[in-house]
Amino acid sequence: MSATERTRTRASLQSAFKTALARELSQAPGTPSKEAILRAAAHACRDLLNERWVSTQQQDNQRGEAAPVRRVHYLSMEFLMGRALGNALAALGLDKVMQEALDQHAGGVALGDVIEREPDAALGNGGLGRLAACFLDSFAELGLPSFGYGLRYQYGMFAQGIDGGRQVESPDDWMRMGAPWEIIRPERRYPVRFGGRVVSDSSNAGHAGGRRWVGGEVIMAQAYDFIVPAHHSERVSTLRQWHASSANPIDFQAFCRGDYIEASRHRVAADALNWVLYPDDSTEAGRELRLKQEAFLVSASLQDLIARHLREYGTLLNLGKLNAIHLNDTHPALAPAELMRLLVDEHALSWDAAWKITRQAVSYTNHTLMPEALETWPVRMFEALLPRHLEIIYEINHHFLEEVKAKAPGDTALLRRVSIIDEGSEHGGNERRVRMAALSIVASHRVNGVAKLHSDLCVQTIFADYACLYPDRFHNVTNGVTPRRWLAQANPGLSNLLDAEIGRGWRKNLADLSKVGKLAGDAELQRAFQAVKRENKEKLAALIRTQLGTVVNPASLFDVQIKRIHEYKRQLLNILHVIARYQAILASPNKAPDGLDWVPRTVVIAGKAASAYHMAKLIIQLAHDVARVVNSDPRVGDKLKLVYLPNYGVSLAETIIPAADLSEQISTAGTEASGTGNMKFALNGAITIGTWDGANIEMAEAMGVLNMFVFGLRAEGVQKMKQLGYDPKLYIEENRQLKAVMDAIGNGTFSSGDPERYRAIVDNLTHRDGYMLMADFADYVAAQSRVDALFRQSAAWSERAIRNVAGMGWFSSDRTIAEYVERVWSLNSLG
Ligand code: 26V
Repeated sequence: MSATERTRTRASLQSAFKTALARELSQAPGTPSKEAILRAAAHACRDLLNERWVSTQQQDNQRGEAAPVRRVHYLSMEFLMGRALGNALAALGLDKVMQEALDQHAGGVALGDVIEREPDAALGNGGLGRLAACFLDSFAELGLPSFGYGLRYQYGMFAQGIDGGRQVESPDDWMRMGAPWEIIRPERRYPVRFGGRVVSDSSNAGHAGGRRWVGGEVIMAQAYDFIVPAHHSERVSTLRQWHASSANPIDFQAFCRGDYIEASRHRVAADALNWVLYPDDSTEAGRELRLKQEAFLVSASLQDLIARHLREYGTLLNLGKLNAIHLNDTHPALAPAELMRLLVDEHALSWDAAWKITRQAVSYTNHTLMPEALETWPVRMFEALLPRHLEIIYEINHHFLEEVKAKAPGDTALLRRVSIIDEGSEHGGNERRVRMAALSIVASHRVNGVAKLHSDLCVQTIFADYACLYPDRFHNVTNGVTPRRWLAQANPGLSNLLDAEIGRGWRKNLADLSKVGKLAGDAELQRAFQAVKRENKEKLAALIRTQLGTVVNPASLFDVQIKRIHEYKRQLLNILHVIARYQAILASPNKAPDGLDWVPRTVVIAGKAASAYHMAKLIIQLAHDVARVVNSDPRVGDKLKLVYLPNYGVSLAETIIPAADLSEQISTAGTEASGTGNMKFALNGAITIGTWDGANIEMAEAMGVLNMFVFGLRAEGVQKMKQLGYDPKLYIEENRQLKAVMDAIGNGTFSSGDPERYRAIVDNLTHRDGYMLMADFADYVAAQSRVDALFRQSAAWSERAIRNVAGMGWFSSDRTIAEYVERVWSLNSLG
């Protein structure tokens, strides 16, 4: 940006803020509240961003067919954006200007206090949703022509409260103070149909037999845009979120009869679509409303894509060449069926032409191997809601199975296994179901996992048959995180230190971090690093004190596990270690097992459990019970504290991660697809204690395995042990320490003498232990002792922590997106 442009931008931010604040004050005169100031600041930024949006669209629309750059359409049911103001100001380079505006017009309130008032946009459950948000940041940064498509949920991820140690959920009314960032696009509005029936239509020349979908209810999809700025250019990316409203909001006949319930039926049905983000909860997954949300997202997004493509090129024949449609997990897997419907039924293309376009455009990322998370929907539900899509899926399946028959003649078992329709026998029940992963794979030209091990396991396990049929289709693209939010914004102290040592370029080219590796042994840098870490830990300690009333020692080792609560992530293993340590402190208060002083530790856990996931909720309760006992035991003092921070989310993560010394990434090997929290911690100078799982493996390889505390069975070991017959009881009987821990949980030590409260946990670990905590316990405790030993030598610890930072250059989402462009979205990936 030139100097005159900068001056102009400054001036326009100042005046836009002044105008927006005046508008706020006309509604609520007096001293403006921080919320009013926040809204005014957001409006001011939004107007500047919209100018950038308009010029970005102009550039992209004129990209032309001669040098075609494919536009990427990232379809995702979740975008976990967090707060926007701090990021927007940093990207625009206007933080100081905004503070000046606050000084002049808003009584000198501190910008930091205003930023803190912004509610998180928590329109996602966890890793998959946050990854989508990091990707939007990288789309902008790389200048990639793109649209992120999602839903405009009224209520995001539920708010977690804790009552008597138990999780209680309440609605996350994130828009109650307004939605100052969004921009409505009144001209981007499309009808989406549900229900009805399919009729033959001889005037419809496209599809053989000419089919047309009629009747049912029609819901209108209205576009609202959220603009995501680049930090090193004036490009932006777009998150387009669909809002549903009825095409027929009042049934006047019913209204005149006085039947208001009937009169508002359509409005209520439309509202339901915007209502709430589904929690990652397998027992809820069969709900019809979720399928409607998925279909709504897909149909509105593809109609938007087609309309734009026709505006730009006037033909659909090159649609597949110029557009990539990416499925973020199977949630938008209806996309190929809907695209076929639009092309064949509405735009009169032949089946073959439409199928070619669809296969060129569509690609799919798998984010989990957990069998319960693989979506399937009853055929019955499709018949009622999406009858035309069901016909199309049958036809896609027919063509696909013919191809399989030609490749593997006579293999009927294979046909049953790979069919897009599950005929029912495998489930025990007889209901036929649509397998969304099968549909996604068959309709895609590329399928990828999110870390090397995970991509390998996809090919070897859940997708093995498809990988044999189509070996070239399967790839890996390892996840990454945006350094703008997860280092520059979250950790100004470390950012300043890095700027002084290696310059500011790492924000755009994270690989620059490797330069700091050469300085890791430097005593002065180590001291500066420690000072930054200490300051971040003091901030977190203050937060813990205000939130929980617990006083923790900022000099203690901050040992952190923050993520969704799930058995496979093994928060329970962490808690077992806390109990073992507690018992060891009581047995020998003055000396640790190695004869030296105890290393004081603060164990921090945070995360939400799906509302119907009883075991996960019980684990939260156990954590609270153990914390109560340990934290109030005068014999322990600050040698050990356990704190559970409620209502985990993006903003809380931004405070916790920079303060961590130790990052817990302890999933059973082979279960965590990638992890991205692991990357954020290492980037902020925490050392990982982790299993050989997900992206931990590639991180260890990048930084040197000696810079990580690796423990436990590997994926093959887990497999082998399961095949041989795993008996967790043997581990408990053989290990006195483990036995004492299990006994304490079982005898009510942490449940006021009630042996029943945690019966389910003890029984499960003793008799089933599907995630092999018992097998990994001893090695985990041994790794924790190595952690203590290193932490006692603060220089050696800091050196390794700095080497962690230096090793993270490859884990930027910019690199991830560059790989998607090359391997998944580019023309030359079409084969
Ligand atoms: C499943 C369902 C099923 C029913 C309704 C709502 C819902 C929402 C989410 C999911 C699956 C979530 C899968 C997921 O988040 N996977 C995580 O993806 C991260 C990004 O690739 C990755 O780093 C994590 O390892 C992986 O667990």
